Amino acid sequence: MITEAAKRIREARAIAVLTGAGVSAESGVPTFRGEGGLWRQFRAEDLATPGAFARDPRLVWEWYDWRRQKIAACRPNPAHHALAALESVAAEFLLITQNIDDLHRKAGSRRLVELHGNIWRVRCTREATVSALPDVPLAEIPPRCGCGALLRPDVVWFGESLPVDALERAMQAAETCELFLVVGTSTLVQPAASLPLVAKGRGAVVIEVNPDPTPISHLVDVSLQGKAGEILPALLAARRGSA
Ligand code: BV8
Repeated sequence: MITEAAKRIREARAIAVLTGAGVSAESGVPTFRGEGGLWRQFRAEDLATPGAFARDPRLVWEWYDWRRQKIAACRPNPAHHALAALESVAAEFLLITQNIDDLHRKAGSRRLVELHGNIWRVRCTREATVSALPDVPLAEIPPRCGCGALLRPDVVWFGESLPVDALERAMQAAETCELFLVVGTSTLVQPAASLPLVAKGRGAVVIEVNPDPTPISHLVDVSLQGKAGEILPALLAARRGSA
């Protein structure tokens, strides 16, 4: 299966990749729905929604602070590095991530779209201006913009639209790629979960990397059951070997 997948990757000119929380699992970042997942002790609706922030901005901000502390201790794993290496050898390439942990960028990925934002950026709730999280001790939580309005994490919450340009770039890549690689996502969250189906519908080869079956596993051309941190480096090595 790895050899077959590596051959498909080598033959493809245009490659698109969709990643989810599973690609960061081996870095130590908790996934959303796995054992001990982020949502275990909370429900998504309780915290990652505009209503939750309106009701209790401090609670939501502290949950993201807790996540930032966990993520700050995590390093990119071999899966992130393998995807950065694939970007450097593919003629056309786009890495589309649902993750907000910035680990793809830290691993060197540059042709990257963050569909759900980035936990290290904040956004003014009035002016929508985006800036890096202030790295000074915060006088109040959540901090306020110079205009006086509350700052919020620059991430996409449930019920919020995705950034138009990010979604457009992702959709365009799904429509035009020859190979679509889906790594570490339960494919439950829309509209990200539709991207592999768009690619499939346009005739792309779809390869899935996940230890568990997902709702799209029966649709993909090659399903590689296992950890991304093990399978992706093996795929890159086999791709080189098939040169
Ligand atoms: C929108 C940022 C509409 C924030 C996230 C019913 C009620 C309410 C809403 C909806 C509904 N039905 C549909 C919706 C829409 C909703 C949605 O899809 N809900 C789902 C839950 C049903 N979607 C939205 O609300 C989106 N917006 O639709 O807007 C709209 C339209 C017009 C105008 C206004 C509005 C916005 C969705 C974005 C939400 N934000 N994150 C934050 O992180 O705090 S989503 C969140 O889930 C993360 O981004 C995460 O990445 C994403 C998906 O989860 P996964 O990444 O797949 O992670 P998960 O834990 O689920 O799975 C991990 C996988 O890895 C597993 O398969 C596991 O087997 C695998 N794995 C584990 N270890 C490894 C591994 N794989 C490889 N290697 C390993 N080692």
